[in-house]
Amino acid sequence: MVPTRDGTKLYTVVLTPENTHASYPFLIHRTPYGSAMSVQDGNSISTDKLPGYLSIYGKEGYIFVFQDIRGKFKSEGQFEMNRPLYHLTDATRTDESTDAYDLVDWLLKNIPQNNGKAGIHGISYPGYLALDAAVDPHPALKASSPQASPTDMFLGDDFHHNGAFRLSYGFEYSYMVENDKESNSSFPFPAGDLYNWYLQLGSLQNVNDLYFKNRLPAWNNFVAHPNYDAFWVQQSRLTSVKKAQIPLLHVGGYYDQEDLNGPQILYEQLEKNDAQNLNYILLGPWKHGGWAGKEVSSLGKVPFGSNTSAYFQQLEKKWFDYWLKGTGDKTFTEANCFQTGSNTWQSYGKWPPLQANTRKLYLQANKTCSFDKPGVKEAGISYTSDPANPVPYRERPIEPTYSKGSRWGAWQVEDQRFVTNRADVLIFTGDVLTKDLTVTGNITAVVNASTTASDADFVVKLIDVYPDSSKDMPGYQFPVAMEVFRGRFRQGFSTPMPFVSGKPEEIRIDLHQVNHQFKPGHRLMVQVQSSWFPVIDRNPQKFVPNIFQANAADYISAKQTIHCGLLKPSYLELPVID
Ligand code: PG9
Repeated sequence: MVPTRDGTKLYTVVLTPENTHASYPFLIHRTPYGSAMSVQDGNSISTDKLPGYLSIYGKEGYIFVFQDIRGKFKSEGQFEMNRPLYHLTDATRTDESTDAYDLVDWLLKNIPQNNGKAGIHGISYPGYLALDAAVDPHPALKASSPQASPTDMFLGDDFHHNGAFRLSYGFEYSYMVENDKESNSSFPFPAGDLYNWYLQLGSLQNVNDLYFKNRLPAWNNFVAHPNYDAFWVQQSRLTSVKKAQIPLLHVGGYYDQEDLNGPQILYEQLEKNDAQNLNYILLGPWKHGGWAGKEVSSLGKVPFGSNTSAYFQQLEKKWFDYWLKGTGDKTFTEANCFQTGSNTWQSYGKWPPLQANTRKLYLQANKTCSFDKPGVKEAGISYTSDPANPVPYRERPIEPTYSKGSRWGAWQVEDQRFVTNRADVLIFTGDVLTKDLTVTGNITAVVNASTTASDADFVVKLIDVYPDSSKDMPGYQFPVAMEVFRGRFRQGFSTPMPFVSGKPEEIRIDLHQVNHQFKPGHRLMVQVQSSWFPVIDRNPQKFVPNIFQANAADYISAKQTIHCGLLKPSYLELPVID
Protein backbone atom coordinates (compact mmCIF):
# COMPACT_ATOMS: atom_id res chain seq x y z
CA MET A 1 0.00 0.00 0.00
CA VAL A 2 1.99 2.97 -1.28
CA PRO A 3 1.14 6.27 0.41
CA THR A 4 0.34 9.39 -1.58
CA ARG A 5 0.84 12.96 -0.34
CA ASP A 6 -2.66 13.19 1.18
CA GLY A 7 -2.24 9.92 3.08
CA THR A 8 -4.41 7.80 0.75
CA LYS A 9 -2.72 4.43 0.16
CA LEU A 10 -2.68 2.78 -3.24
CA TYR A 11 -2.36 -0.95 -3.80
CA THR A 12 0.81 -1.68 -5.74
CA VAL A 13 2.45 -4.84 -7.08
CA VAL A 14 6.20 -4.72 -7.71
CA LEU A 15 8.05 -7.49 -9.59
CA THR A 16 11.86 -7.32 -9.44
CA PRO A 17 14.42 -9.53 -11.21
CA GLU A 18 15.77 -12.36 -9.04
CA ASN A 19 19.33 -13.55 -8.42
CA THR A 20 21.14 -10.51 -9.73
CA HIS A 21 23.11 -7.59 -8.33
CA ALA A 22 22.56 -5.29 -11.29
CA SER A 23 20.22 -2.32 -11.20
CA TYR A 24 17.14 -1.85 -13.39
CA PRO A 25 14.61 0.79 -14.40
CA PHE A 26 10.95 0.76 -13.41
CA LEU A 27 8.26 0.15 -16.02
CA ILE A 28 4.97 1.32 -14.53
CA HIS A 29 1.37 0.49 -15.34
CA ARG A 30 -1.46 2.24 -13.45
CA THR A 31 -5.02 1.00 -13.88
CA PRO A 32 -8.66 1.16 -12.77
CA TYR A 33 -9.11 -2.52 -13.77
CA GLY A 34 -7.24 -4.34 -10.98
CA SER A 35 -3.53 -4.98 -10.50
CA ALA A 36 -3.61 -8.08 -8.33
CA MET A 37 -2.08 -11.06 -10.09
CA SER A 38 -1.64 -14.64 -9.11
CA VAL A 39 1.95 -15.60 -8.46
CA GLN A 40 2.24 -19.34 -8.95
CA ASP A 41 5.53 -20.24 -7.28
CA GLY A 42 5.55 -18.56 -3.90
CA ASN A 43 6.74 -15.07 -4.55
CA SER A 44 8.12 -15.60 -8.05
CA ILE A 45 6.69 -15.39 -11.52
CA SER A 46 8.61 -16.55 -14.55
CA THR A 47 9.20 -13.95 -17.25
CA ASP A 48 7.13 -15.84 -19.81
CA LYS A 49 4.10 -15.63 -17.48
CA LEU A 50 4.21 -11.83 -17.26
CA PRO A 51 1.01 -10.09 -18.35
CA GLY A 52 0.57 -9.07 -22.00
CA TYR A 53 3.80 -8.72 -23.97
CA LEU A 54 5.95 -7.80 -20.95
CA SER A 55 7.97 -10.98 -21.25
CA ILE A 56 10.00 -9.31 -24.00
CA TYR A 57 11.11 -6.79 -21.38
CA GLY A 58 11.32 -9.26 -18.52
CA LYS A 59 14.01 -11.39 -20.12
CA GLU A 60 16.43 -8.47 -20.11
CA GLY A 61 15.55 -7.10 -16.71
CA TYR A 62 13.09 -4.42 -15.74
CA ILE A 63 11.30 -3.77 -12.46
CA PHE A 64 7.58 -3.97 -13.22
CA VAL A 65 5.14 -1.93 -11.19
CA PHE A 66 1.35 -2.22 -11.30
CA GLN A 67 -0.88 0.09 -9.30
CA ASP A 68 -4.63 0.34 -8.71
CA ILE A 69 -5.70 3.97 -8.97
CA ARG A 70 -7.65 5.76 -6.25
CA GLY A 71 -10.92 4.17 -5.35
CA LYS A 72 -10.60 1.07 -7.53
CA PHE A 73 -10.00 -2.53 -6.51
CA LYS A 74 -7.62 -2.63 -3.52
CA SER A 75 -6.70 1.04 -3.39
CA GLU A 76 -8.12 3.50 -0.89
CA GLY A 77 -9.81 6.75 -1.85
CA GLN A 78 -12.53 7.82 -4.23
CA PHE A 79 -12.60 6.94 -7.93
CA GLU A 80 -13.47 9.71 -10.33
CA MET A 81 -13.98 8.85 -13.99
CA ASN A 82 -11.39 10.75 -16.04
CA ARG A 83 -10.33 12.86 -13.10
CA PRO A 84 -9.25 16.32 -14.29
CA LEU A 85 -5.67 17.46 -13.68
CA TYR A 86 -6.68 19.40 -10.59
CA HIS A 87 -3.15 20.23 -9.44
CA LEU A 88 -2.70 22.54 -12.44
CA THR A 89 -5.09 25.07 -10.97
CA ASP A 90 -4.83 24.18 -7.28
CA ALA A 91 -1.43 22.91 -6.13
CA THR A 92 -2.95 21.47 -2.94
CA ARG A 93 -5.14 18.99 -4.82
CA THR A 94 -4.23 15.49 -5.92
CA ASP A 95 -4.96 13.85 -9.25
CA GLU A 96 -3.56 11.02 -11.36
CA SER A 97 -0.45 13.07 -12.13
CA THR A 98 0.39 13.70 -8.46
CA ASP A 99 -0.39 10.07 -7.56
CA ALA A 100 2.02 8.88 -10.26
CA TYR A 101 4.64 11.33 -9.00
CA ASP A 102 4.27 10.00 -5.46
CA LEU A 103 4.56 6.43 -6.72
CA VAL A 104 7.84 7.11 -8.52
CA ASP A 105 9.17 8.90 -5.46
CA TRP A 106 8.29 5.98 -3.19
CA LEU A 107 9.73 3.39 -5.58
CA LEU A 108 13.08 5.16 -5.79
CA LYS A 109 13.37 5.21 -2.01
CA ASN A 110 12.02 1.78 -1.20
CA ILE A 111 12.82 -0.67 -3.99
CA PRO A 112 16.45 -1.76 -4.07
CA GLN A 113 18.51 -2.20 -7.22
CA ASN A 114 16.73 0.51 -9.15
CA ASN A 115 18.76 2.57 -11.62
CA GLY A 116 16.98 5.83 -10.76
CA LYS A 117 14.83 5.85 -13.93
CA ALA A 118 11.20 5.06 -14.58
CA GLY A 119 8.95 4.78 -17.61
CA ILE A 120 5.19 4.39 -17.83
CA HIS A 121 2.91 2.95 -20.48
CA GLY A 122 -0.63 1.70 -20.81
CA ILE A 123 -3.54 1.27 -23.16
CA SER A 124 -6.76 3.25 -22.95
CA TYR A 125 -7.56 4.20 -19.34
CA PRO A 126 -4.02 3.13 -18.38
CA GLY A 127 -2.85 5.14 -21.43
CA TYR A 128 -4.66 8.18 -20.07
CA LEU A 129 -2.86 7.57 -16.77
CA ALA A 130 0.49 7.32 -18.58
CA LEU A 131 -0.23 10.69 -20.16
CA ASP A 132 -1.18 12.27 -16.83
CA ALA A 133 2.00 10.93 -15.22
CA ALA A 134 3.96 12.84 -17.88
CA VAL A 135 2.39 16.18 -16.87
CA ASP A 136 4.70 17.81 -14.30
CA PRO A 137 6.46 14.44 -14.01
CA HIS A 138 8.75 13.22 -11.26
CA PRO A 139 12.33 13.97 -12.40
CA ALA A 140 13.04 10.23 -12.52
CA LEU A 141 10.20 9.62 -14.97
CA LYS A 142 12.12 9.62 -18.24
CA ALA A 143 9.60 8.47 -20.86
CA SER A 144 5.94 7.66 -21.34
CA SER A 145 3.88 5.89 -23.95
CA PRO A 146 0.18 6.84 -23.76
CA GLN A 147 -1.64 4.34 -25.98
CA ALA A 148 -5.27 4.72 -27.13
CA SER A 149 -5.46 7.46 -24.56
CA PRO A 150 -8.71 9.41 -24.75
CA THR A 151 -8.23 13.17 -25.06
CA ASP A 152 -11.70 14.67 -25.12
CA MET A 153 -14.78 12.70 -24.13
CA PHE A 154 -17.28 15.04 -25.79
CA LEU A 155 -15.65 15.64 -29.15
CA GLY A 156 -14.40 12.11 -29.66
CA ASP A 157 -13.33 8.93 -27.85
CA ASP A 158 -15.37 6.75 -25.52
CA PHE A 159 -18.48 8.62 -24.49
CA HIS A 160 -19.40 10.98 -27.32
CA HIS A 161 -18.38 11.58 -30.91
CA ASN A 162 -19.03 15.11 -32.15
CA GLY A 163 -21.55 15.54 -29.35
CA ALA A 164 -23.50 12.38 -30.22
CA PHE A 165 -23.76 10.16 -27.14
CA ARG A 166 -22.26 6.67 -27.37
CA LEU A 167 -25.17 4.91 -25.74
CA SER A 168 -24.23 1.24 -25.56
CA TYR A 169 -20.64 2.03 -24.59
CA GLY A 170 -21.48 4.81 -22.12
CA PHE A 171 -24.12 2.67 -20.45
CA GLU A 172 -22.12 -0.55 -20.22
CA TYR A 173 -18.76 1.04 -19.34
CA SER A 174 -20.15 3.25 -16.54
CA TYR A 175 -21.76 0.19 -15.05
CA MET A 176 -18.61 -1.89 -15.47
CA VAL A 177 -16.40 0.55 -13.59
CA GLU A 178 -18.74 2.24 -11.13
CA ASN A 179 -21.17 -0.46 -10.09
CA ASP A 180 -18.72 -2.05 -7.68
CA LYS A 181 -15.38 -0.82 -6.35
CA GLU A 182 -13.60 -4.19 -6.32
CA SER A 183 -14.71 -5.77 -9.57
CA ASN A 184 -15.46 -5.04 -13.22
CA SER A 185 -19.23 -5.52 -13.46
CA SER A 186 -21.19 -6.74 -16.46
CA PHE A 187 -24.69 -5.31 -16.71
CA PRO A 188 -27.16 -8.22 -16.34
CA PHE A 189 -28.77 -8.03 -19.79
CA PRO A 190 -31.35 -10.65 -20.67
CA ALA A 191 -30.35 -12.97 -23.54
CA GLY A 192 -30.99 -11.63 -27.03
CA ASP A 193 -30.11 -8.90 -29.47
CA LEU A 194 -29.22 -5.70 -27.59
CA TYR A 195 -30.45 -3.66 -30.56
CA ASN A 196 -33.93 -4.60 -29.35
CA TRP A 197 -33.09 -4.07 -25.69
CA TYR A 198 -31.83 -0.53 -26.26
CA LEU A 199 -34.77 0.25 -28.54
CA GLN A 200 -37.23 -0.92 -25.91
CA LEU A 201 -35.39 1.14 -23.30
CA GLY A 202 -36.99 4.16 -24.97
CA SER A 203 -36.15 7.58 -23.58
CA LEU A 204 -32.80 7.77 -21.80
CA GLN A 205 -34.66 8.95 -18.69
CA ASN A 206 -35.45 5.29 -18.17
CA VAL A 207 -31.81 4.45 -17.47
CA ASN A 208 -31.87 6.04 -14.03
CA ASP A 209 -35.57 5.42 -13.44
CA LEU A 210 -35.38 1.69 -14.14
CA TYR A 211 -31.76 0.62 -13.66
CA PHE A 212 -29.06 2.91 -12.32
CA LYS A 213 -31.24 4.77 -9.79
CA ASN A 214 -28.83 7.76 -9.85
CA ARG A 215 -26.10 5.56 -8.34
CA LEU A 216 -23.44 5.93 -11.07
CA PRO A 217 -21.64 9.30 -11.09
CA ALA A 218 -20.40 8.93 -14.67
CA TRP A 219 -23.92 8.38 -16.01
CA ASN A 220 -25.27 11.25 -13.90
CA ASN A 221 -22.62 13.50 -15.42
CA PHE A 222 -23.65 12.50 -18.95
CA VAL A 223 -27.21 13.55 -18.08
CA ALA A 224 -26.17 16.77 -16.32
CA HIS A 225 -23.82 17.91 -19.12
CA PRO A 226 -25.48 17.38 -22.52
CA ASN A 227 -23.44 20.19 -24.09
CA TYR A 228 -19.72 20.97 -24.21
CA ASP A 229 -19.69 22.94 -20.96
CA ALA A 230 -17.10 23.68 -18.25
CA PHE A 231 -17.33 20.08 -17.02
CA TRP A 232 -16.06 18.66 -20.31
CA VAL A 233 -13.60 21.50 -20.88
CA GLN A 234 -11.98 20.93 -17.50
CA GLN A 235 -11.72 17.20 -18.19
CA SER A 236 -10.34 17.55 -21.73
CA ARG A 237 -6.59 17.07 -22.10
CA LEU A 238 -6.80 19.56 -24.96
CA THR A 239 -7.31 22.13 -22.21
CA SER A 240 -4.63 20.95 -19.82
CA VAL A 241 -1.82 19.26 -21.75
CA LYS A 242 -0.03 21.71 -24.03
CA LYS A 243 3.57 20.55 -24.18
CA ALA A 244 5.50 17.28 -23.97
CA GLN A 245 7.71 17.56 -20.88
CA ILE A 246 9.36 14.15 -21.34
CA PRO A 247 9.57 11.90 -24.43
CA LEU A 248 6.08 10.72 -25.40
CA LEU A 249 5.23 7.92 -27.81
CA HIS A 250 1.52 8.18 -28.69
CA VAL A 251 0.05 4.98 -30.10
CA GLY A 252 -3.33 4.56 -31.79
CA GLY A 253 -5.37 2.34 -34.09
CA TYR A 254 -7.27 3.45 -37.20
CA TYR A 255 -10.18 1.19 -36.18
CA ASP A 256 -10.13 1.83 -32.45
CA GLN A 257 -13.75 1.32 -31.42
CA GLU A 258 -13.19 3.23 -28.16
CA ASP A 259 -10.51 5.87 -28.52
CA LEU A 260 -10.35 6.53 -32.21
CA ASN A 261 -9.00 10.02 -32.17
CA GLY A 262 -7.45 10.78 -28.76
CA PRO A 263 -3.81 9.92 -29.59
CA GLN A 264 -3.94 11.78 -32.92
CA ILE A 265 -5.39 15.05 -31.62
CA LEU A 266 -3.12 15.18 -28.61
CA TYR A 267 -0.06 14.46 -30.73
CA GLU A 268 -1.19 17.23 -33.11
CA GLN A 269 -1.64 19.70 -30.25
CA LEU A 270 1.76 18.94 -28.68
CA GLU A 271 3.50 19.22 -32.05
CA LYS A 272 2.76 22.94 -32.04
CA ASN A 273 5.09 23.32 -29.08
CA ASP A 274 7.74 20.66 -29.57
CA ALA A 275 11.03 22.46 -30.18
CA GLN A 276 12.82 19.76 -28.16
CA ASN A 277 11.41 16.99 -30.34
CA LEU A 278 9.89 14.91 -27.53
CA ASN A 279 6.61 14.08 -29.24
CA TYR A 280 6.23 10.92 -31.40
CA ILE A 281 3.36 8.93 -32.88
CA LEU A 282 2.72 5.42 -34.13
CA LEU A 283 -0.56 4.44 -35.82
CA GLY A 284 -1.56 1.01 -37.07
CA PRO A 285 -4.49 -0.97 -38.50
CA TRP A 286 -5.77 -1.96 -35.10
CA LYS A 287 -8.82 -2.25 -32.94
CA HIS A 288 -8.62 -0.85 -29.41
CA GLY A 289 -5.31 -2.10 -28.00
CA GLY A 290 -4.79 -4.48 -30.95
CA TRP A 291 -1.05 -3.81 -30.88
CA ALA A 292 -0.69 -5.64 -27.56
CA GLY A 293 -1.79 -8.95 -29.06
CA LYS A 294 0.38 -11.82 -30.21
CA GLU A 295 0.90 -12.01 -33.97
CA VAL A 296 -1.77 -9.58 -35.10
CA SER A 297 -1.91 -9.64 -38.90
CA SER A 298 -5.63 -9.03 -39.53
CA LEU A 299 -8.78 -7.54 -38.06
CA GLY A 300 -12.14 -9.18 -38.59
CA LYS A 301 -12.05 -10.40 -42.20
CA VAL A 302 -9.44 -7.87 -43.30
CA PRO A 303 -5.82 -9.07 -43.67
CA PHE A 304 -2.95 -6.61 -43.20
CA GLY A 305 -0.17 -8.74 -44.59
CA SER A 306 2.30 -8.89 -41.70
CA ASN A 307 2.62 -9.25 -37.95
CA THR A 308 1.80 -5.65 -37.05
CA SER A 309 1.83 -6.13 -33.28
CA ALA A 310 5.42 -7.45 -33.35
CA TYR A 311 6.43 -4.29 -35.24
CA PHE A 312 4.96 -2.14 -32.48
CA GLN A 313 6.28 -4.22 -29.58
CA GLN A 314 9.84 -4.14 -30.88
CA LEU A 315 9.62 -0.40 -31.41
CA GLU A 316 8.19 0.24 -27.94
CA LYS A 317 10.97 -1.82 -26.36
CA LYS A 318 13.60 0.08 -28.30
CA TRP A 319 11.96 3.28 -27.01
CA PHE A 320 12.05 2.35 -23.33
CA ASP A 321 15.47 0.63 -23.57
CA TYR A 322 16.92 3.87 -24.89
CA TRP A 323 15.34 6.28 -22.41
CA LEU A 324 15.55 4.05 -19.34
CA LYS A 325 18.68 1.96 -19.91
CA GLY A 326 20.63 4.08 -22.36
CA THR A 327 20.97 1.17 -24.78
CA GLY A 328 20.43 1.43 -28.53
CA ASP A 329 20.44 4.72 -30.39
CA LYS A 330 18.08 7.62 -30.52
CA THR A 331 16.99 7.11 -34.10
CA PHE A 332 13.25 7.30 -33.57
CA THR A 333 11.15 8.32 -36.54
CA GLU A 334 8.71 11.11 -35.80
CA ALA A 335 5.73 9.13 -37.12
CA ASN A 336 5.36 5.48 -38.08
CA CYS A 337 1.94 5.12 -39.67
CA PHE A 338 0.83 1.91 -41.33
CA GLN A 339 -0.74 2.32 -44.75
CA THR A 340 -3.76 0.13 -45.32
CA GLY A 341 -4.49 -0.99 -48.87
CA SER A 342 -0.80 -1.24 -49.70
CA ASN A 343 -0.31 -2.88 -46.29
CA THR A 344 3.07 -1.31 -45.64
CA TRP A 345 4.65 0.54 -42.73
CA GLN A 346 5.51 4.12 -43.68
CA SER A 347 7.71 6.61 -41.85
CA TYR A 348 7.11 10.36 -41.89
CA GLY A 349 9.11 13.34 -40.65
CA LYS A 350 5.80 15.16 -40.11
CA TRP A 351 2.37 13.71 -39.46
CA PRO A 352 0.12 14.14 -41.33
CA PRO A 353 2.60 14.61 -44.19
CA LEU A 354 2.59 18.04 -45.77
CA GLN A 355 2.77 16.90 -49.40
CA ALA A 356 -0.90 15.82 -49.53
CA ASN A 357 -3.21 17.90 -51.75
CA THR A 358 -6.83 18.31 -50.74
CA ARG A 359 -9.20 16.97 -53.40
CA LYS A 360 -12.97 17.21 -53.13
CA LEU A 361 -14.94 14.04 -53.70
CA TYR A 362 -18.44 15.32 -54.60
CA LEU A 363 -21.69 13.50 -53.92
CA GLN A 364 -23.62 13.66 -57.19
CA ALA A 365 -27.35 13.85 -57.84
CA ASN A 366 -27.24 10.54 -59.76
CA LYS A 367 -25.87 8.78 -56.66
CA THR A 368 -22.33 8.61 -57.90
CA CYS A 369 -19.31 10.28 -56.33
CA SER A 370 -16.45 11.83 -58.26
CA PHE A 371 -13.80 14.54 -58.19
CA ASP A 372 -15.81 16.52 -60.78
CA LYS A 373 -17.89 19.45 -59.64
CA PRO A 374 -21.65 18.76 -59.73
CA GLY A 375 -23.08 19.33 -63.22
CA VAL A 376 -26.43 20.63 -61.95
CA LYS A 377 -27.03 23.79 -59.98
CA GLU A 378 -29.51 22.41 -57.52
CA ALA A 379 -30.25 18.85 -56.49
CA GLY A 380 -31.10 16.95 -53.35
CA ILE A 381 -31.69 13.35 -52.38
CA SER A 382 -34.02 12.55 -49.52
CA TYR A 383 -34.60 9.67 -47.13
CA THR A 384 -36.79 9.12 -44.12
CA SER A 385 -35.10 8.73 -40.77
CA ASP A 386 -37.34 7.03 -38.25
CA PRO A 387 -36.15 6.71 -34.62
CA ALA A 388 -38.46 3.72 -34.30
CA ASN A 389 -36.33 1.88 -36.86
CA PRO A 390 -32.74 3.16 -36.53
CA VAL A 391 -29.92 1.89 -38.75
CA PRO A 392 -27.82 -0.69 -36.86
CA TYR A 393 -24.18 0.28 -36.54
CA ARG A 394 -23.10 -3.29 -37.18
CA GLU A 395 -24.58 -6.55 -38.17
CA ARG A 396 -27.12 -7.81 -35.65
CA PRO A 397 -27.39 -9.42 -33.16
CA ILE A 398 -25.55 -6.93 -30.98
CA GLU A 399 -23.87 -8.67 -28.05
CA PRO A 400 -22.92 -6.99 -24.74
CA THR A 401 -19.78 -4.98 -25.44
CA TYR A 402 -17.26 -7.04 -23.49
CA SER A 403 -19.07 -10.39 -23.49
CA LYS A 404 -17.45 -13.59 -24.65
CA GLY A 405 -17.70 -13.79 -28.45
CA SER A 406 -18.66 -10.11 -28.75
CA ARG A 407 -17.89 -8.68 -32.20
CA TRP A 408 -17.39 -5.21 -30.73
CA GLY A 409 -13.65 -5.22 -31.45
CA ALA A 410 -13.89 -5.44 -35.23
CA TRP A 411 -17.04 -3.50 -36.09
CA GLN A 412 -15.14 -0.61 -37.61
CA VAL A 413 -13.83 -2.81 -40.42
CA GLU A 414 -17.10 -4.64 -40.99
CA ASP A 415 -18.41 -5.09 -44.56
CA GLN A 416 -20.94 -2.27 -44.99
CA ARG A 417 -23.14 -4.30 -47.35
CA PHE A 418 -25.26 -5.19 -44.34
CA VAL A 419 -27.09 -1.84 -44.65
CA THR A 420 -27.19 -1.32 -48.40
CA ASN A 421 -30.76 -2.59 -48.77
CA ARG A 422 -32.12 0.05 -46.37
CA ALA A 423 -34.00 3.00 -47.81
CA ASP A 424 -32.61 5.25 -45.06
CA VAL A 425 -28.98 4.80 -46.15
CA LEU A 426 -27.91 6.93 -49.13
CA ILE A 427 -25.21 5.38 -51.29
CA PHE A 428 -22.94 7.22 -53.73
CA THR A 429 -20.63 5.00 -55.79
CA GLY A 430 -17.60 6.04 -57.84
CA ASP A 431 -16.13 4.67 -61.07
CA VAL A 432 -13.68 1.82 -61.07
CA LEU A 433 -10.22 3.22 -60.25
CA THR A 434 -7.56 2.77 -62.90
CA LYS A 435 -4.59 3.61 -60.68
CA ASP A 436 -3.65 3.85 -56.99
CA LEU A 437 -5.32 6.61 -54.98
CA THR A 438 -3.43 7.30 -51.75
CA VAL A 439 -5.26 9.20 -49.02
CA THR A 440 -3.01 10.20 -46.12
CA GLY A 441 -4.07 12.58 -43.37
CA ASN A 442 -7.27 14.25 -42.20
CA ILE A 443 -10.57 13.63 -43.98
CA THR A 444 -13.43 16.10 -43.59
CA ALA A 445 -16.97 15.62 -44.83
CA VAL A 446 -18.90 18.75 -45.76
CA VAL A 447 -22.58 17.94 -45.87
CA ASN A 448 -25.25 20.38 -46.98
CA ALA A 449 -28.35 18.99 -45.32
CA SER A 450 -31.87 19.93 -44.38
CA THR A 451 -34.50 18.18 -42.30
CA THR A 452 -38.25 18.47 -41.94
CA ALA A 453 -37.77 18.21 -38.16
CA SER A 454 -35.68 20.39 -35.82
CA ASP A 455 -32.73 18.16 -34.91
CA ALA A 456 -30.81 15.50 -36.84
CA ASP A 457 -27.71 13.32 -36.81
CA PHE A 458 -25.61 12.64 -39.89
CA VAL A 459 -23.28 9.68 -40.28
CA VAL A 460 -20.83 9.75 -43.20
CA LYS A 461 -18.74 6.77 -44.32
CA LEU A 462 -15.93 6.67 -46.85
CA ILE A 463 -15.77 3.13 -48.22
CA ASP A 464 -13.31 1.17 -50.36
CA VAL A 465 -15.36 -1.24 -52.49
CA TYR A 466 -13.37 -4.31 -53.47
CA PRO A 467 -13.91 -5.72 -56.98
CA ASP A 468 -16.13 -8.77 -57.36
CA SER A 469 -13.08 -10.54 -58.73
CA SER A 470 -11.22 -10.12 -55.41
CA LYS A 471 -10.18 -13.59 -54.27
CA ASP A 472 -10.60 -13.13 -50.53
CA MET A 473 -13.02 -10.22 -50.22
CA PRO A 474 -15.26 -10.05 -53.34
CA GLY A 475 -17.43 -6.93 -53.30
CA TYR A 476 -16.39 -6.14 -49.72
CA GLN A 477 -17.30 -2.61 -48.62
CA PHE A 478 -14.39 -1.71 -46.40
CA PRO A 479 -15.08 1.38 -44.23
CA VAL A 480 -11.94 3.48 -44.49
CA ALA A 481 -13.34 6.28 -42.31
CA MET A 482 -16.72 6.79 -40.63
CA GLU A 483 -18.09 9.33 -38.21
CA VAL A 484 -21.30 10.74 -36.75
CA PHE A 485 -22.23 14.37 -36.10
CA ARG A 486 -25.07 15.58 -33.88
CA GLY A 487 -26.61 18.31 -36.02
CA ARG A 488 -27.64 20.56 -33.11
CA PHE A 489 -23.92 21.29 -32.57
CA ARG A 490 -23.19 22.51 -36.12
CA GLN A 491 -22.59 26.06 -34.83
CA GLY A 492 -20.52 24.97 -31.83
CA PHE A 493 -20.49 22.16 -29.29
CA SER A 494 -21.57 24.42 -26.44
CA THR A 495 -24.40 26.06 -28.38
CA PRO A 496 -27.00 23.53 -29.56
CA MET A 497 -29.33 25.08 -32.16
CA PRO A 498 -32.53 23.70 -33.69
CA PHE A 499 -32.79 23.34 -37.46
CA VAL A 500 -35.40 25.36 -39.32
CA SER A 501 -37.53 22.88 -41.20
CA GLY A 502 -36.42 22.60 -44.83
CA LYS A 503 -33.51 25.08 -44.53
CA PRO A 504 -30.24 23.61 -45.83
CA GLU A 505 -27.22 24.06 -43.61
CA GLU A 506 -23.58 23.17 -44.04
CA ILE A 507 -22.18 20.68 -41.53
CA ARG A 508 -18.47 19.91 -41.33
CA ILE A 509 -17.66 16.46 -39.97
CA ASP A 510 -14.17 15.45 -38.99
CA LEU A 511 -13.63 11.90 -40.31
CA HIS A 512 -10.20 11.82 -38.67
CA GLN A 513 -6.89 10.59 -39.98
CA VAL A 514 -6.29 7.64 -42.25
CA ASN A 515 -3.47 6.34 -44.39
CA HIS A 516 -5.11 4.25 -47.08
CA GLN A 517 -4.30 3.29 -50.62
CA PHE A 518 -7.30 2.53 -52.83
CA LYS A 519 -6.10 0.02 -55.43
CA PRO A 520 -6.91 -0.16 -59.17
CA GLY A 521 -10.12 -2.08 -59.79
CA HIS A 522 -11.63 -0.79 -56.53
CA ARG A 523 -14.29 1.92 -56.26
CA LEU A 524 -14.87 4.75 -53.85
CA MET A 525 -18.21 4.82 -52.09
CA VAL A 526 -19.84 7.24 -49.66
CA GLN A 527 -22.77 6.30 -47.45
CA VAL A 528 -24.89 8.82 -45.53
CA GLN A 529 -27.47 7.97 -42.87
CA SER A 530 -29.02 9.54 -39.77
CA SER A 531 -28.72 6.89 -37.09
CA TRP A 532 -26.11 4.39 -35.89
CA PHE A 533 -27.77 2.34 -33.22
CA PRO A 534 -27.20 1.50 -30.43
CA VAL A 535 -23.59 2.67 -30.36
CA ILE A 536 -25.07 6.17 -30.79
CA ASP A 537 -28.30 7.05 -29.00
CA ARG A 538 -31.23 7.98 -31.21
CA ASN A 539 -31.59 11.65 -31.93
CA PRO A 540 -35.28 12.30 -31.11
CA GLN A 541 -35.27 14.62 -34.15
CA LYS A 542 -37.53 17.04 -32.30
CA PHE A 543 -35.14 19.57 -30.77
CA VAL A 544 -35.26 19.34 -26.96
CA PRO A 545 -32.88 21.12 -24.56
CA ASN A 546 -31.49 17.85 -23.16
CA ILE A 547 -31.81 14.58 -25.09
CA PHE A 548 -31.26 12.61 -21.87
CA GLN A 549 -34.59 14.04 -20.73
CA ALA A 550 -36.53 13.66 -23.98
CA ASN A 551 -40.02 12.22 -23.75
CA ALA A 552 -41.23 9.31 -25.85
CA ALA A 553 -43.32 11.73 -27.96
CA ASP A 554 -40.22 13.74 -28.89
CA TYR A 555 -38.93 10.83 -31.03
CA ILE A 556 -40.37 11.67 -34.44
CA SER A 557 -39.79 10.55 -38.00
CA ALA A 558 -38.24 13.12 -40.38
CA LYS A 559 -37.31 13.54 -44.01
CA GLN A 560 -33.63 14.41 -44.45
CA THR A 561 -32.27 15.86 -47.67
CA ILE A 562 -28.64 15.78 -48.72
CA HIS A 563 -28.01 18.57 -51.19
CA CYS A 564 -25.61 17.83 -54.02
CA GLY A 565 -25.93 20.56 -56.63
CA LEU A 566 -23.27 23.13 -57.47
CA LEU A 567 -24.87 25.82 -55.26
CA LYS A 568 -25.05 23.63 -52.17
CA PRO A 569 -22.61 20.81 -52.71
CA SER A 570 -21.82 17.97 -50.34
CA TYR A 571 -18.35 16.50 -50.56
CA LEU A 572 -15.46 14.85 -48.76
CA GLU A 573 -12.11 16.62 -48.55
CA LEU A 574 -9.50 13.95 -49.17
CA PRO A 575 -5.77 14.51 -48.55
CA VAL A 576 -4.38 12.86 -51.67
CA ILE A 577 -0.71 12.06 -52.20
CA ASP A 578 0.13 11.90 -55.92
N1 PG9 B 1 -11.90 2.69 -23.44
C1 PG9 B 1 -11.75 2.55 -22.02
C2 PG9 B 1 -11.75 3.91 -21.34
C3 PG9 B 1 -10.62 4.73 -21.33
C4 PG9 B 1 -10.67 5.93 -20.65
C5 PG9 B 1 -11.84 6.35 -20.08
C6 PG9 B 1 -12.95 5.57 -20.15
C7 PG9 B 1 -12.94 4.37 -20.77
C8 PG9 B 1 -10.64 1.60 -21.71
O1 PG9 B 1 -10.47 0.66 -22.48
O2 PG9 B 1 -9.94 1.71 -20.72
